[in-house]
Amino acid sequence: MERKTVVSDCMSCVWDCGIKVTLEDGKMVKVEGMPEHPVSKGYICPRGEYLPEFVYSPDRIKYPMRKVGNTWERLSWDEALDYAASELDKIRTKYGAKALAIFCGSMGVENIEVAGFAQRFKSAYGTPNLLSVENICYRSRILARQMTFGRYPMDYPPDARCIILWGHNPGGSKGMLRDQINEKLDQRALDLVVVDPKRTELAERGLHLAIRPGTDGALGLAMLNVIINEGLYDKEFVDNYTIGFEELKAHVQQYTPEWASEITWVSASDIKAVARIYAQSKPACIVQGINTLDQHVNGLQLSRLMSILQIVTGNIDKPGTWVTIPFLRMTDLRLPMTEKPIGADQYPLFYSLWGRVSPYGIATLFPQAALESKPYPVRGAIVAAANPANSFPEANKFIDAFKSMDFMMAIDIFMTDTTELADLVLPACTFMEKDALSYVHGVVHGEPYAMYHKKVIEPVGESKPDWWIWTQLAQRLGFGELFPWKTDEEVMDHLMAPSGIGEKLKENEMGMYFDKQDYYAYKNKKINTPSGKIEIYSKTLEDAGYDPLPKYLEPAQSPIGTPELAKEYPLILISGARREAFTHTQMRHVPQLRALEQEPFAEMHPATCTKYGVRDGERIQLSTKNGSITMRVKEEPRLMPGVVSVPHGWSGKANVNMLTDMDVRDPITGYPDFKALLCKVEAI
Ligand SMILES: Nc1nc2c(c(=O)[nH]1)N[C@H]1C(S)=C(S)[C@@H](COP(=O)(O)OP(=O)(O)OC[C@H]3O[C@@H](n4cnc5c(=O)[nH]c(N)nc54)[C@H](O)[C@@H]3O)O[C@H]1N2
Ligand SMILES: Nc1nc2c(c(=O)[nH]1)N[C@H]1C(S)=C(S)[C@@H](COP(=O)(O)OP(=O)(O)OC[C@H]3O[C@@H](n4cnc5c(=O)[nH]c(N)nc54)[C@H](O)[C@@H]3O)O[C@H]1N2
Ligand code: SF4
Ligand SMILES: [Mo]
Repeated sequence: MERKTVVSDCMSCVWDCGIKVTLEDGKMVKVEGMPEHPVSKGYICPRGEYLPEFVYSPDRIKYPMRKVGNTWERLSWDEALDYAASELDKIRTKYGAKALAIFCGSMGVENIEVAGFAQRFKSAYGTPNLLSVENICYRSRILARQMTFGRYPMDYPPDARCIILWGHNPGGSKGMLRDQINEKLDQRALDLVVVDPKRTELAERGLHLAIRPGTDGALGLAMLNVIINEGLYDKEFVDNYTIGFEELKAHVQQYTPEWASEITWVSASDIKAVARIYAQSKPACIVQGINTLDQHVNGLQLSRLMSILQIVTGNIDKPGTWVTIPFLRMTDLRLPMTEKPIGADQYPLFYSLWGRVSPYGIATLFPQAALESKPYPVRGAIVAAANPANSFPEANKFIDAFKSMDFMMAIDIFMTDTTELADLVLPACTFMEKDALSYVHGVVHGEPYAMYHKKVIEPVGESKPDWWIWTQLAQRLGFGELFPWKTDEEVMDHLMAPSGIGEKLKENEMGMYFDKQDYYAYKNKKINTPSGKIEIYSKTLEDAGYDPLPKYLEPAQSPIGTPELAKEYPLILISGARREAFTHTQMRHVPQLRALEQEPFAEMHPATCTKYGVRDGERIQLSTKNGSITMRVKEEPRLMPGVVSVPHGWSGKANVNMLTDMDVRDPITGYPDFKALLCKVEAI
């Protein structure tokens, strides 16, 4: 038996932990953390540990399959690709190319090969309609920061003296940060604040503000009121590098801590205390929820507010604050596309900021295009590395929309709620079975690194890399010359070509390239906003008809904003707090991971359970005005009363996205509200 250990990285979620994989006769048998990895430093979560069970799961899709009646018929790759090409050709001929929508999920956008090929393919085919998780996650904050700083600085907490975890629970979503924070707390080297309706484990060790969901804007504005009125702001930084401070000062006078206390259910004295700690304990770093604040009707403005708090306290571009990382240029696989995607007119800034055009349309408008032909009919869909029939708001509408397609195909590694709806399913291989470029991961860490991730094992069954599938389709559709690559290595070389680091990556034992943060970029580099300054006041937003300074907006559904609705639906629903065992809708079929969490639970405070007549462990029906689901209740004394917290990613009757509402959207980005809806619970 041949036994060896190779270094690699886990791409099962965005954090990209370094791993050591033990192979026996070419088969993965064990995965451990890699202590030498500069970012993860040996950490892995259970999903990383059980990668072999995930990769070799008997449930993997092993060959192409076509739906015939209610069953799946096995096809050869040639048959499958010929069938796909002929159906895609029919769509283009019958309705025009833009009648095809292509979806890409989080595993797609985080792996630049997967999203890059989907992007290239859509333009070559001729449709502008690439729809992605970036319509519900992350791009909103990028846009808010670009608008404010002219670039994208990242929260970089490892060197901070004060950290505010604002709607972020690394215990569920980023274990390595949880461990780092715990270590700093042990050394008494950190002032920690946690803003969360739940007293998370880390909140137990810091100052916890139990906030009414969806009211973070009121808290942030009141903190600015205190910081500015008490003279705790960084005058030198504000005077030299920003515009709009005087307007901000006048604007926040209305937002007193006493006013915010009524709204947020946090005491005025706690608001003042946190404002003072944050402004005085330096360097300070707000780590905003990776999606928590974005998925709100005022989401983009909330991200702007977080930026403004960092700006007025001068916590920008210094170690332990928000930092800029040098930009590694990778090949953009995009091709020119002049036609605008659906939603570009309705959400013009999401589509284009200062001429920088986003590759994405607005995914929440897909059901309307499919079912009502508005603004025009979409009749075909390709879903790659995404599970929108589960993960998108009002999943039932996505399901109806997919069912209405003339042709739908899915490229995935497992059967999912979405693949079940397809006419054709093509088996992709996992990142363990192909080369990949880990690059996006460094950006989201605020750590400038890239890693050439090498194939570790041979593809399972007949599965293929995503790039290969798009390439084969392109050849059959008559634009193969735009997809000339034949091997993983050719693809990687092409992606890395403009970066100039390809050779370095290949030479390095770990396939790793590591750079330094670009500290003090505001002094040393041009600020790429229209004014050449950091823009507290955004003329860009004003000119587009939005608020130039963030205002407070009640959630679209709330006991205060919509009291009539609250009579029937008296509880506040938050969804999608991350659980370490799963990535979104994935991994529930891995027995070792499922053992960690057999089923989903709706968490409620014991007093709320008593008030609404439900008991710990009992099955309940949970309803919003959009639908009902069922699951068991878990009494959770750490969650604030009046709130129900439901995990996302579970299927069927437990899918929380049967409750969400795609019409509750941020007017700037089109993001849905996943965090503050109204619901009711009933014992069943
Ligand atoms: N294990 C695991 N990790 C993941 C993922 C996964 O699926 N599984 N997904 C990855 C992805 S794509 C993303 S986007 C990130 C998500 O990461 P985040 O958005 O940072 O989500 P969480 O860290 O789960 O923290 C959400 C916290 O916000 C609180 N909360 C809910 N509503 C509100 C509110 O209105 N205001 C405030 N202040 N707090 C609120 C919840 O109680 C919870 O503790 O996680 C990433 N990491
Ligand atoms: N209610 C509610 N809903 C939410 C959220 C919430 O907080 N609340 N969070 C939202 C957020 S932030 C996000 S990012 C989305 C995530 O939404 P999705 O990206 O749709 O969710 P995933 O379950 O990660 O789906 C990824 C799919 O890709 C497949 N896959 C994995 N690797 C590969 C590969 O290499 N190639 C191919 N072709 N397929 C692969 C997986 O099997 C899986 O089916 O969910 C969102 N949905
Ligand atoms: S946190 Fe877990 S799933 Fe994410 S990259 Fe690290 S080991 Fe993999
Ligand atoms: Mo996300």
